[in-house]
Amino acid sequence: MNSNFNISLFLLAAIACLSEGCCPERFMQVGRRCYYYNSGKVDWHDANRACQRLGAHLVSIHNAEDSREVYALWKSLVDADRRDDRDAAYWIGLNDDRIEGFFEWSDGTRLGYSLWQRGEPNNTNGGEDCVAPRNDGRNDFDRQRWNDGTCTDRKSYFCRRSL
Ligand SMILES: [Ca+2]
Ligand SMILES: [Ca+2]
Repeated sequence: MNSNFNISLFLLAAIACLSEGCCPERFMQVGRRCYYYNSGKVDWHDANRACQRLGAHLVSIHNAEDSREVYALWKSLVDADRRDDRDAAYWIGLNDDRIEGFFEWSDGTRLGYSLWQRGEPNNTNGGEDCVAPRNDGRNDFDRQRWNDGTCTDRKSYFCRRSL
């Protein structure tokens, strides 16, 4: 590509940012939201803190479209040979860490929608307080369904903030 073309692209991006706002470095823009994906595996609390340091929160999911958006993004980012791996799924902001059985989103938004796997949340051994899609099922929708798991499990994660 010649340098004039590159400069033109840069200017177009800059103009779009000035008019609509743009995502911080390392965030991906989807609609009017900015996503950050980290494939490095960390426990839920470390993931939560990492998002806060980026001025964001672990993703919250409020309808089927939210869920599909995050899952589709994950599928586009994860290595093809890990897409069927149950352990490859990512932390989301949902947790009942504060009060057992009272699930909350880490970004403070209200819990009005849920997408649990059958039989979940089950708080196995009294110690499951952090939620991730289980990536298990016959189709992409079932694979987005949630499981409450152990917060010290290590998973990749998504942070999100608005533009
Ligand atoms: Ca629990
Ligand atoms: Ca569980």
